[in-house]
Amino acid sequence: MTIETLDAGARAILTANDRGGYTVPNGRVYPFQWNWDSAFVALGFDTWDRDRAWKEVETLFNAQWDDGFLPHIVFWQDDPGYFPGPSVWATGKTPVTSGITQPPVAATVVRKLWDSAIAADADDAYRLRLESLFDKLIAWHRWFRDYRDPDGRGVVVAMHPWETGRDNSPEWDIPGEPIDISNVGEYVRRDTGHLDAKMRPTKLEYDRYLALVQYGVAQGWDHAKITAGNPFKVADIGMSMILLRANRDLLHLADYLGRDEEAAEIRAMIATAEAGIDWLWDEEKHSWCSRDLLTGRSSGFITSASFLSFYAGLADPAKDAAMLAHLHRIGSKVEYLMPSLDPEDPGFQMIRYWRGPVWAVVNYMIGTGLAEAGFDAEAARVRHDTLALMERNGFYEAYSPVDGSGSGGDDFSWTAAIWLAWR
Ligand code: 9WN
Repeated sequence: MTIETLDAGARAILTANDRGGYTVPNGRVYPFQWNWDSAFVALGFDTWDRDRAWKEVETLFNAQWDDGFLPHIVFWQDDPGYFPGPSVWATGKTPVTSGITQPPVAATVVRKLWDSAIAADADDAYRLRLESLFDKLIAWHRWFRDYRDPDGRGVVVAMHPWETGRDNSPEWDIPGEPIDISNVGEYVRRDTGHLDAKMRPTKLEYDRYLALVQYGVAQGWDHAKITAGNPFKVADIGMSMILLRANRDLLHLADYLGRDEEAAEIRAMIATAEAGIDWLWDEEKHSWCSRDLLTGRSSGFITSASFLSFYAGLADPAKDAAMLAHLHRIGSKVEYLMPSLDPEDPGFQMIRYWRGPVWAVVNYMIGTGLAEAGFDAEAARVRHDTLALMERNGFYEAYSPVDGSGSGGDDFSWTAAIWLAWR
């Protein structure tokens, strides 16, 4: 297939999944607006329709709560094709949203959109839109500081596996054990009606997801109460690295806009993260790993998110060398980097969601970070593998790192967007 054909195919997917101001990840499996999906989708739109790209992010932030919280799903219109839908979340907000958040990639994306507007001499037309988004982005980052870092360690503590965006990663297995699933009740999953159950989380995992949603409902989605009493609290290596990176990009925008007070506040958030993030270094594994806040124990799992340290701008030669050694080892075991779980881990499953498959958006962040850190050969491998997966198999939700076969939904928005933004 030629580049032109792939470009046209990717644009057609975004156009078909466009619901007017926001894009659904996939029309059948995910018929609503998802938080980090929309951010990546904006990068795709920006390659041919700047206004539509900004609109995608603006629509997402139209669902922001007064306290700065930005939901992981916005139910702009109901659809029976997904479970759990708006009535299960019961957040009582307009528009109806979920009550948990997702990885904060938006500030980094907005900086990219802004840089692209400057390069095209279009910044004058977008300056007011940037100012408005800046205020919303910093409000969200403050919310993370206030509600997702209870010990002030400079990390992001996920209160739900869905918040991490890497839903069934084995990192959440042991921390999930204390979740009481005895009162979850009967429910009908929709995901396994659309897709092979072998590609999806298990019933036990879904029971835990729902128990945590029910816990949030019982707290009236009061995030202070949830922060205090949630039965699941894991410092996620992925979100922690992503927020650190996002704060660096937000600081760049603050300086550009002459927002001195906010710039000082963002610098403080960066300093806290830089001082605290070493807590997520696992000395035994020689890797960045998520850590259970409630027990203090490292997950010990090397996942694709472990490699986001480069994207976070953590230039630590010894730790970088250890991560590069893992990358080379893993790269010699699979055809396509970066599997979502170390293929030498006994729990590795090549098509089961976040326990093996390669995800284009994570690769995009890993590859970007490696390139910025000057690790050109490794950056090139990650980018090459990502694009090869799409060229050979189409725009799937995820892919087997072993044989490249598609896993999950097809015609997937964020995968198409990464093709357009990164090819
Ligand atoms: C729950 C939409 C989302 C992504 C997540 C991915 C998956 C949802 C689900 O789909 O999660 O949020 O129902 O499986 O894990 O990263 O944002 O594409």
